[in-house]
Amino acid sequence: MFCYQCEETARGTGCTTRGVCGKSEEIAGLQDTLIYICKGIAVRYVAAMNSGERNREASPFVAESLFATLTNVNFDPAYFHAKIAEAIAIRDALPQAGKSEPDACRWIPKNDADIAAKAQEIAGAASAGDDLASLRALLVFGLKGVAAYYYHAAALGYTDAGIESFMHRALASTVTTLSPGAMTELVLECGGVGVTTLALLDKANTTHYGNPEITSVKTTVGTKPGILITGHDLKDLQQLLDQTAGTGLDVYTHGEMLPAHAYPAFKKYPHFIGNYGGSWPHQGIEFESFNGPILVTTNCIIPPRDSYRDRIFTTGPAGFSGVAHIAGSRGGAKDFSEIVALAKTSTPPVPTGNGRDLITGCGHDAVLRIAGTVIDAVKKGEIRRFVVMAGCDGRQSEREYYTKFAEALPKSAIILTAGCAKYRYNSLELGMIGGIPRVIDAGQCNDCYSLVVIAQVLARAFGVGINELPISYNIAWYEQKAALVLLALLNLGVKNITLGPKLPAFVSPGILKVLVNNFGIAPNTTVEADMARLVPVP
Ligand code: SF4
Ligand code: SF3
Repeated sequence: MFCYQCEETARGTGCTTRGVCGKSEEIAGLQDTLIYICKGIAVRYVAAMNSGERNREASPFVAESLFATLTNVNFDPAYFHAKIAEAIAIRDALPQAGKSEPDACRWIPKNDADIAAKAQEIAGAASAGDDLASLRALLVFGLKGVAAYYYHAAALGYTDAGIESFMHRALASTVTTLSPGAMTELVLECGGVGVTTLALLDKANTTHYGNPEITSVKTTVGTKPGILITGHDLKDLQQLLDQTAGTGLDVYTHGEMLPAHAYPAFKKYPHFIGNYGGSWPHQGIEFESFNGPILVTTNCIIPPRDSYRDRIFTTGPAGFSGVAHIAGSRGGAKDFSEIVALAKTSTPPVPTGNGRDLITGCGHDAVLRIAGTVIDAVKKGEIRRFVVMAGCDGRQSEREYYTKFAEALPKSAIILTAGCAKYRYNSLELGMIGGIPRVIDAGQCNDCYSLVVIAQVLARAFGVGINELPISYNIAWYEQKAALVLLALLNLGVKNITLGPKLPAFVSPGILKVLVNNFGIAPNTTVEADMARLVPVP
């Protein structure tokens, strides 16, 4: 196997025997071959599209397949075997794309050995380390981000033909011969499609659930048994809240589900009582002490401990071998009665964390409502700098850097965040500036669009370009949604982004040079050195 898609990849170069995340060689091979057949679907889809035909099944299928291969989403061989069979059926139902189709359009594995052999071939090409392999990886990983965000928007009924056709065009490009220049353009275009997709998801979420309001979320526990929901899927949450209303159970969020408390539609459920625990790397201990069932809707799931293996459930694209899965069509009705029944026999959660409330819900609408106060505070010099510290959390102790960086920021700096990176500093006492929280949490990584809107509004208010604003970027990445957000920022023309804890292994020296020269991307270093660079004393 060869996988280097996440920040924690082995030795900073690539996982070759087993993933640091727990991905086995078998799963890696199944994921790689599923994507390979999706590339075949894409080639045929593009050809069909060019001759005016459309296939409605192909796009949602490819989006879900890409999403399932994102880090920490699905570790279930049965899921991938079924998807590979479905992929072949979808591909083969599309008209052939001419006589010289790439192998991805024709390949049919006869058995597991065929899959393993093809996986080895794919891994060999991916590990080449040249600029073309790097650009292809960057594009596919960016597409995984697009696919994840699009999956959620589509689940709420928001689709977009432009996003779908780009997904196919870009995937198809990775099995045809394009010049590095043309590939670079596609990679940057992927960032633009990322912005469109994030905007679509924002519309889907806010139309369905209302605009998030700045909200203080309890982290203490109640006396009743509870259900813990994690991941990013708001529709799953909605159905769970409906099905648990009046049952005497409490519902808590974990990790990336925390910002759901800020939506007006979810505030009306009195049994939706708070957030339990922190970000995904802590789930081993926290799921254990939660005592009740846990519903994992998307990333990040890590190999479950025996202590809670029989009370963890996956749904949607998430999966883990041996873990119960709640089925349901994409965006359709789901039956969580098994989880509800189990919760009724559980004991209440054991308290965790420092019990401090967490503030979230600072989406674009909520921040624009206080924009006058923010702009005044900037003019008066009370706010001197905004630092975007969005992105992911991770396992390694080196991520303490982000806690220390947040603590070391001058009191006149505001953190703008989204994603699970915030758990490194969102329970610190960082205070307020004139009633404005010093950590402006726009929500999940899925809500990064809000940060773009906020930056654009500030740029307009001060009559400057986005790079002239007093905003610095110190972004923490882990998985491929963060890779897409980075491409989205580059597409918007944002310069001088600091990225860490390590730069992506899939960026070759040649491509890194382009990113450094054209966009000023830099790795993070020490808190002191980065503070001097990112938050200069005026
Ligand atoms: Fe390794 Fe990350 Fe790939 Fe898992 S997702 S196999 S940790 S590079
Ligand atoms: Fe987190 Fe997995 Fe990236 Fe959604 S939940 S930001 S890592």
